[in-house]
Amino acid sequence: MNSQFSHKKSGVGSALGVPSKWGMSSALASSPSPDALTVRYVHVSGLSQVLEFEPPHILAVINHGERHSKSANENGLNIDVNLPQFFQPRVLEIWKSSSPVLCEQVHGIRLAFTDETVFGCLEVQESSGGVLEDVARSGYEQIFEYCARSGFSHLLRMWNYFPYINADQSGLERYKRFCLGRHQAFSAYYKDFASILPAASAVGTQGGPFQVLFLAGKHAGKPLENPRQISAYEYPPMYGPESPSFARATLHRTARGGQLFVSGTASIVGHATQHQGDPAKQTLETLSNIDAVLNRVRHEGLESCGALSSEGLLKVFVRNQEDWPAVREVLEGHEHGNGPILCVQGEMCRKELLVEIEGIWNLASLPHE
Ligand code: 3EB
Repeated sequence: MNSQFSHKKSGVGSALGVPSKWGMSSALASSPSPDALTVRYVHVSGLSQVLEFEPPHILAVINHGERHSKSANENGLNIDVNLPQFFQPRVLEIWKSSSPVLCEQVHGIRLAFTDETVFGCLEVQESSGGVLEDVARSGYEQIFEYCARSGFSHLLRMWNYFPYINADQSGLERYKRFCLGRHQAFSAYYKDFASILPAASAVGTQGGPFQVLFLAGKHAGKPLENPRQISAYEYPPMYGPESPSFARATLHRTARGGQLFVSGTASIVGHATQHQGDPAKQTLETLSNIDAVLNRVRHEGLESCGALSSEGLLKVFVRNQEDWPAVREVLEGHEHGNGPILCVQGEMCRKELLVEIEGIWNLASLPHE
């Protein structure tokens, strides 16, 4: 199956260097179906080639780490996320549609959209006297307002980035304040919001604005939970005055395939952090959590629009640079270490968490549509 894509088992380093199935040459060789989304990692030096072939179809180019000068993408969004990459050469995360893309800005939100899907980016500079729940609440309300008005009413995936995530702000940790504001916005805009929550990640940066990146569509995705974990939106109050508002994954199905977006996943079983101080064991536990979500999709009849790809596109967040070798070793010994991986330094929402992993798995197109 997929013989042109099959690669020998390779370490994380080489998987990073040559994104296989998501790589440039194979993506150009395949004929994408209408409104298909693709996400891949491309070396900074390969960007111009991508832009030359695909400019009207790029939704977003996301640059993790130091800014690079030639982000010459004039069509989609250029987004800088202040999370340094562990490897050279650095890669860019590129979101592409098979349909033409248009861009606009609505209030503070930059947008790139097709007929079916929108990629958005909201960035707010925090002011010195303010508290994060106010920034989060108003940012989320702006996004919900845009989604309702534009017809892209269904949030499919969100990423939250802001600095000093574990720092105290006037007596409450900033991540908890973020959860509070996000919860206030969700509960004001959606009744029974637990059933519409998208997959999400929340990661602490080394500085810069409060950022929310999002993908939304005209059709709802299916939120999924993890049988090994209590739903985040049902976490007990010991983790903050309001629980985190996200689903463990979103299954985004289109007529011809789709994606499974797996949220930032950590070493949490039930609601408790596992393996404090041990980055290798935390990585293994995290991969078990991801497998539990993938197995739900594979074994509960959720693959009705095509089989889930064996290989995902992973993003790994590691809190401490010195833990990276341990995390890498576990990944290299695991089947999820075989695909493209972007590794960045970032802070998790709980101080004890040393690593977090998110991913995207494709649903294969049905052959005869
Ligand atoms: C967890 O499972 C780990 O607040 O949006 C992962 C993904 C985590 C998203 C969020 C938090 C968030 O609770 C932390």
